[in-house]
Amino acid sequence: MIRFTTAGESHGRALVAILEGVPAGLALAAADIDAELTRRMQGYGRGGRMKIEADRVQILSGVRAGETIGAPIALLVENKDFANWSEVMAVEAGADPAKRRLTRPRPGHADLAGALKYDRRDARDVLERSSARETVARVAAGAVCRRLLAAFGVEIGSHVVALGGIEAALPATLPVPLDRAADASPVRCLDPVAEVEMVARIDAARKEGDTLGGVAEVVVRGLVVGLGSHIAWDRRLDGRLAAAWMSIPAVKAVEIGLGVQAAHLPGSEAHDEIARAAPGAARNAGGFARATNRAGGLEGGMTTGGPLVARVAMKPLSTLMRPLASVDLETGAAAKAQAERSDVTAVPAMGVIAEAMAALVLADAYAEKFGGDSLGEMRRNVGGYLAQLDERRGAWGVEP
Ligand code: EPS
Repeated sequence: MIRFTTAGESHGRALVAILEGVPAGLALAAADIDAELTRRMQGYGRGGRMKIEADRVQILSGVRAGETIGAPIALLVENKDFANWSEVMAVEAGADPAKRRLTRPRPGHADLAGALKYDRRDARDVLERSSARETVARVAAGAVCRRLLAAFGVEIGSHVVALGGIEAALPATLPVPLDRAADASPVRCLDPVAEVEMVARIDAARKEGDTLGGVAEVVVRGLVVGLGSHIAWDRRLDGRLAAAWMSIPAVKAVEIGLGVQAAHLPGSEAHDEIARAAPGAARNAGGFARATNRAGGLEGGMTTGGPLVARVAMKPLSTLMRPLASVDLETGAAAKAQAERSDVTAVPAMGVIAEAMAALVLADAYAEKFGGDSLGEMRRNVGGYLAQLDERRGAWGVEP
């Protein structure tokens, strides 16, 4: 299967990812990954850090002559800001850890629990790793999975549907490709009226020393029916996706399809009736069609072949320039939490990160169902499955 791990501190030398299980024969260039890294850096409401960084990947292994070779892919993205932090963040003993100490934990951040759990006197040891800077490595690994999924016609996008309490009006039909359409907006929102209000809300929050959360909707098109499985709790795709999205820093909720709203509706209004697809419809759904997509493209922990639609909700960032009450870890005295340079909001970036996490989980689901050490083998296996779906329809006398 496809799995990955990341390492690196926010102001350390670099972020790294190791991605394993990508089949051989996938065309891959650093530029493919850089495009996603650049998307992650955008978004109105970011702080000074994004002016320092210009994230570019170095592919260290697993690729030869522009093609994956089936070996683990090691990816490295340097932190330009390390040049300003080398004394504080140096690996060697004798560096100056007394500088830039963090002893007044921020409510909502990992500072307090992390300092207690890992027995660190300086909560910088916690914040450096809990920082959302780590998502650079996820997006780099996700970009590779995105390329793999694209080989099977899968397209992943997202857009911001709420930010700072302002809700966007949703278009009747979403643009294709969704990722590029959303990227054209400074807050990755498709509603131009809400976009203006969101930007103003961010400006106001910045002035007030406050931060803002919001919601991104992730949409994945082109998946085949039957990814994931109903047979075991940990193979259910909705659970795997929700876990991946919930692991994004500051994400507090995930909804699939109608989500929480479904709990308040009668069954007659919460499901998607099944019909036969019109002749010539895409083969992924096995010849079946739904007029609605309340399930968000997932039933019984498996894809339906319709669009996968989910909402990922992020709380406001916990670094406030007008800090909340805290306690100094050294003295035990009541004190205001530490105010570090940070962003006002990172909701637009969170959508891009949610796309990457979806790519990682879905590429794994493809590898699980279709195996294949090479892209060619995986293609044959997908083709065989689609032919099996066609065959069932053939038995009804319907042209595939
Ligand atoms: C972050 C704080 C800010 C953000 C950072 C996440 O960094 P700094 O403390 O260096 O100003 O900009 O996000 C990134 C660096 C990034 O690449 O997304 C935090 O505390 O989580």
